[in-house]
Parts: sequence; C-alpha cells; structure tokens
Amino acid sequence: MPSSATRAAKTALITGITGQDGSYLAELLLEKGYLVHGIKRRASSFNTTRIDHLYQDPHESDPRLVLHYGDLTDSTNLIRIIQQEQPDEIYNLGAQSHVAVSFEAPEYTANSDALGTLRILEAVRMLGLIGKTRIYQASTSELYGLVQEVPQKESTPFYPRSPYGVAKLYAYWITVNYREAYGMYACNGILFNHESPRRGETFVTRKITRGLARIDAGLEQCLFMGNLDSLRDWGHARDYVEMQWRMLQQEGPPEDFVIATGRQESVRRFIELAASELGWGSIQWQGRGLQETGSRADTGDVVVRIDPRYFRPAEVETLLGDPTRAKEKLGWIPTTTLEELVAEMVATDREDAKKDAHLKRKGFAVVGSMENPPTNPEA
Ligand code: NDP
Ligand code: GDR
Repeated sequence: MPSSATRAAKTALITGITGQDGSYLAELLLEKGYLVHGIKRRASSFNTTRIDHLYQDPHESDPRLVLHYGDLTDSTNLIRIIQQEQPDEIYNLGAQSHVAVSFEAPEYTANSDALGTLRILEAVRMLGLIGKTRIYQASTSELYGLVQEVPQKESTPFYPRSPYGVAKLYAYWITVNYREAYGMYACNGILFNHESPRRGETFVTRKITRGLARIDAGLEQCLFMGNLDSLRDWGHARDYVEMQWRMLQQEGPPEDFVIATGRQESVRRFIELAASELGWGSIQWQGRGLQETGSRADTGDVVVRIDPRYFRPAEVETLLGDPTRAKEKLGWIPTTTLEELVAEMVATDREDAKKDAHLKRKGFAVVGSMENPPTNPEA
C-alpha cells in the first residue's frame, strides 16, 4: 500500500526532484492536488535547496510531498519505491545533465542517463503497472547535435555530439521501444534549453547572469567563457514543466513532442542582454578567437575573456526548435520572452550578489572561498 494515508487525486513520482525542472514540476503537481513522491540522492551536505519551500513536516500533517533516498544507478531502490507508491505518473528528470561534464564522466553519465531510464521502464513492466503508470522521459535537443535540418522537429534525424547526448539517445529509443513492445504509456519530451533563476550555476545562462551580477556588485572582475558563438533556443523552465505534465494528460496514444520557443540567439547575445539589464548599456567586443574580450559599454572595463578550458571536445553549434506539434496538440504557448527570462535571472542574482557584497563588507564572507564559490566554476 502507498505510504501516505491521505490519497490525493493522483500520485506522481519525480526522479531529479532536487534539480531545476524537478522543483518547478513538484510545485505544479502540488498545486494540482497530486501526492508527489521524489527521489533524492544521498549527499554529504543538504541538496534540497530548490524544494525546501515545499517541505512539509511529516510530524505535523500528512505530507503531500514525500522524499525517498535513491539513485538511478540502483534498480533496487527504484523497484522498491515504485512498488510501494504505485505512481500514476513517473517523471524521469534525474540525470547527469551537464554536457561538458559528460566528457569527463562518460561511464557514469551512461549509467544514470541511459540505463537509469531502462531501470524505470523495466520496474514498471516487472511490477505489472503498465496499465496504470504513465512515464515522461526527459529527452533533449542535444539528440540533434550536428543538426541535419533547421528548425528541428520530431522527425529530424539525431546526431548526438557528447556522451550525454549519446546516453540520452539510448534513453529516447528505449522509451519508444517499451511503448511499442509493451503498450506502455511513455512519452519523450524533446526539450530545448530552458533556464530560470534556479538553473545550475555552471550552465551558460546562469553562469552569465550570476557572474555579471557579481562583477556589478564589485565582488569579481571578469567572466571567463567558452564558445560565444554557440546558438541556442532558450525558454523558461516554468513553462516547460507544464508541457511535461500535459504530455501525460493526452487522451490519445502517447507521443513525443518538441518543446522550444522557435527563437534562436547566441551566447554572445545573452551576455549583451544581461549587461543591458544591469544598466551597463551593452558589451563592446574586441579582438578575435582566444584574444577576444568584452567590455562594459558604460565604463570600458573588460568583463569577459575567453578561456579554452570551456570549449568542448565536440560542440553543438546551433539549435532551433519547431514546436508546431506541441502548439497544435498540447496548446503550447511560451509565456516568457527571452528578455523577461534574462530580467528575472539577473534580478535574482543581483539580489544574491548584493547580500554577498554586504557580508563581505562586514567581514563575514570571503569571496572565492568554499562557502562562496567564485564565478567561474569548472564548467
Ligand atoms: P538538473 O541538473 O538541474 O537536475 C538534475 C537532477 O537529477 C538533480 O535532482 C540531480 O540530483 C538528479 N540526479 C543526477 N544524477 C542522478 C542519479 N544518478 N540518480 C538520481 N538522480 C540524479 O537538470 P534539469 O532540471 O535542468 O533537467 C532535468 C532533466 O531534463 C535532465 O534529465 C536533463 O538532462 C533534461 N533536460 C534538461 C534541459 C534543460 O535545458 N534544463 C533540456 C532538455 C533536457 P542532485 O540535485 O543531487 O544533483
Ligand atoms: P547545453 O547547455 O550544453 O546546451 O546543455 P550549457 O548552458 O552548458 O551550454 C550552452 C552553450 O554555451 C556554450 N558555452 C558555455 N557553456 C558553459 N556551460 N560554460 C561556459 O563557460 C560556456 N561558454 C560557452 C556551450 O559550449 C554550449 O554551446 C543544456 C543542459 O541542460 C542539458 O542537460 C540539456 O539537455 C540541453 O541544455 C538541452
């Protein structure tokens, strides 16, 4: 029997609940009256910052958010949790999700991102839950890699360019295979990049908004970047998790969907937008290649430099999604423009930077220390 005495309308299980998308999805499902179970990894320090505001003390009430220790590399815990909670919906968001890191840890990435998906599907099949449990698989525009068609839609051929992309390719196809072989209700959401103030600090958008905000607050002097010409289709994570939910509410047979905005910009342009948002005017670029620098338009200070350590062994140069199917069948309309996304991220990072600067002035924090990591973490 499910562990919670109070049954909500539906029960969902989220892997990766402590991540960016997991936190927004948990909020959405709780709002909709779901009983939400989440799998979190054991860590040596707290790793639930993004969902702490959703925490419900089990001593005071019957909680609608329940966390379980587990890991996608361990089928024993997945089988136990799925058997115990019998979820109506599983959102498999857990993954080693950093493309650059996947070149450093390819085997682990394959284990968690590729085999982890198989473990979820197989647990549902073995436990006889095919008729009950619907599964969302977090697929990605990284499947397109070396793009074969512009813009990319559901029928565009895949050509992944990283161990992450290749692992997610396996996850995509094993999801399709279990759907076709066993009649499972399983969908791939092929989501293009989506960001928010909760984005991990080493992804490019957050690295930029956090880094420039800290420069603005006088905490740091320069942001070191990789490929500024990379082109991405960026949306807001809050909008994208709503589509994850809608994919599992379809009346008809399960389908795969591209979720994207249909607008493409460069990393360079994202930096300019963040600089404008900070009131710097924009960024003036000088030099080429590794010697290129970006200066604040208002003061002339160099605030962006290139560091080759952030180049990838194989790059995905350009991504642009065509979300027509999602528009027609899921009613997909992105609610946040890129400018609004940048403004929200800059505002949050600016507040944090101001607090850090205040603490520093009072002698409480040492910028660049372990407690207060520097702008340029290792990715
Ligand atoms: P995050 O990196 O923010 O979150 C990943 C989550 O997975 C975290 O909760 C993390 O736990 C957890 N996790 C990592 N490894 C394991 C493991 N071995 N077992 C269990 N859990 C694990 O990613 P996002 O929220 O941005 O993305 C969610 C999913 O969507 C991922 O699968 C990602 O690959 C995919 N995706 C993301 C896109 C994006 O632009 N954001 C676009 C397309 C797909 P912990 O907090 O402990 O690290
Ligand atoms: P991506 O996101 O690889 O698209 O994967 P990321 O933000 O890491 O990189 C986007 C582009 O920016 C370039 N870049 C840099 N990237 C990082 N991280 N740091 C830098 O300093 C830097 N300089 C330039 C990158 O080379 C790249 O071209 C994200 C993840 O969320 C995946 O899990 C998800 O599947 C895809 O988006 C869709």
